[in-house]
Amino acid sequence: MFFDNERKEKERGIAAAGRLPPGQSLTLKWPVLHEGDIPIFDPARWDFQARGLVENPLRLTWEEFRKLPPTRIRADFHCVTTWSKFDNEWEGVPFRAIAELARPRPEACCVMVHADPGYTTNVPLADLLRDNVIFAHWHAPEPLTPEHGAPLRLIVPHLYAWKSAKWVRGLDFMDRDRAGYWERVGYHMYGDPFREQRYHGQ
Ligand SMILES: Nc1nc2c(c(=O)[nH]1)N[C@H]1C(S)=C(S)[C@@H](COP(=O)(O)O)O[C@H]1N2
Ligand SMILES: [Mo]
Repeated sequence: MFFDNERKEKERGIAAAGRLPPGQSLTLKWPVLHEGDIPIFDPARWDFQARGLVENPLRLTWEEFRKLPPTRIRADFHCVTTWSKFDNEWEGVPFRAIAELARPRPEACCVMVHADPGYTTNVPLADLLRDNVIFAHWHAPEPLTPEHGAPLRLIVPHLYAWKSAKWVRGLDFMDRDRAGYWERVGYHMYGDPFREQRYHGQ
């Protein structure tokens, strides 16, 4: 029994060694971090838009968005302020489903993600098209709460969490990379936690 527990703890340590990006510490709690006030969700007025360099610009109501088939992912979450939360289970609509509807033009390389209240963040299109990038409305064991981004947040597990916009409302497809809210004031344009791309120039 004793040895069993000890072994399990060691395994956890080993697993964490490869999974924890440099300069990060594990948290079991889930901190709440954002700029501005938590927006009030009105399902009658909420919409989701995809515009810019797309063949088929979209405007989906909440009802329409929720009809898109959901998928589940399990992923770690790394905030640039140095906490990481492992093994989050998210449910939501794959980014790819939205891309298939909107059909980005060949020259679209980059996306500006728009969120409430006036938040933006930029992500390369190729990164958003990865398997586990989703618009989440649920985080185990319950629906997403307003402080964590309800009704809908983007999850981009392989980049720092400021790219995972809470209260997401739309996408602007662009032919060059432009800086979002934090990127404009010095955060890294890409933000790979394993390469510790916290700030511009790193
Ligand atoms: N709309 C919006 N989304 C946002 C932010 C924000 O300020 N506004 N902050 C980002 C940052 S810096 C982090 S670390 C995560 C935090 O998500 P959490 O509060 O659910 O832990 O949300 C990201 N998404
Ligand atoms: Mo963050």
